[in-house]
Amino acid sequence: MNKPDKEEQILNLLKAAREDYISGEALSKKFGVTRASIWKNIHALMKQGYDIERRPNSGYKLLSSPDKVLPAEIREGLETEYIGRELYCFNEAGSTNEIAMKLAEGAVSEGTVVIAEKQTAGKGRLGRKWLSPAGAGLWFSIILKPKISPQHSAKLTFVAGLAVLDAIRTVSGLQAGLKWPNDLLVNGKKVCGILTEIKSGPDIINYQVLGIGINVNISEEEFPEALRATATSLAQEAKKEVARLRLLKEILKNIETGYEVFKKAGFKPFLIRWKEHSVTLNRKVKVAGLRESWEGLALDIDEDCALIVRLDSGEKKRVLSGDVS
Ligand code: BT5
Repeated sequence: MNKPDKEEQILNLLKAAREDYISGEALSKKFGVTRASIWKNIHALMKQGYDIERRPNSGYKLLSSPDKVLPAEIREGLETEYIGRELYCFNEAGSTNEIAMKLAEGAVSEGTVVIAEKQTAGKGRLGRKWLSPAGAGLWFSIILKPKISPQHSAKLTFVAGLAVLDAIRTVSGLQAGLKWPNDLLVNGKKVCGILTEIKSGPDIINYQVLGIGINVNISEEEFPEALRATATSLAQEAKKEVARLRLLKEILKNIETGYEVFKKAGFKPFLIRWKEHSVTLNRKVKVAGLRESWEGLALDIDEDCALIVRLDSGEKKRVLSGDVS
């Protein structure tokens, strides 16, 4: 599942051959294994959804690839150095964030991505549930190892939000807006949520997991009644299917570029852009914190990603985490 193995190499050869057949014999010679061993790999690929024709005396030909978040499909044309190079792909997972947090304890490289077709226990902040149906969204987590202190981790959520915003525009043509602190909205409804989790010592982060959930091709009926007023998908808004794998690769590329800029140039350029695309600022808001809530005008977002609200009394409140409505 990680670095390209024999199975993925066979697949890549079939892709490169296009209309031509590759014989079992040629493949067995190339890899120094029996033809039966090659057939095992072909069979495994077919089980994943690759349509492979077998013709006596000619060999194998790839007819079509599945639209699934599979390692070979993600790596094909991926323009990154390290993000998404190590991949853990699941047909079904509890929560990709949970898996990524566990993996990060071991010897995984920075940029490792965990992705699932479907999550059965997708989570939002504060233990909330994140709807993650099969095949129609992108549910994935990226492991980063930034050399920053824990109070700076929210900045990377902002960097990721902008990366997703740009990718959505490139791939679907839709203009999303950023809702403080971790949502992307299209036409006022949520299409993406980001859940950042860290393991940290007092001064420096051990690792940070960026969990990103995007409703790509979910139809209105697929959303439970309770979410229909607040949630939407890119396909619903664009009125056409959106290429899920292309969007994923664009996001991974943008996050890598953004992360590199963040490390060299700091957070300022991101904060400026984030504010430009914010749908929270200059609006009357209700902010629910953990224990208290406030109403007022969303004035600004500061260097630490805190939302500054001017209450009706004139007093300014600095809110580090909460929900805005
Ligand atoms: C978030 O939390 O928005 C963060 C969501 C992060 C999900 C990703 S998927 C990959 C990775 N693995 C995980 O397990 N999680 C991450 P929050 O701001 O707390 O919003 C949660 C609220 O959004 C819920 O209480 C619902 O009201 C609403 N919601 C749930 N599923 C949704 C969906 N698919 N689209 C829009 N809204 C949704």
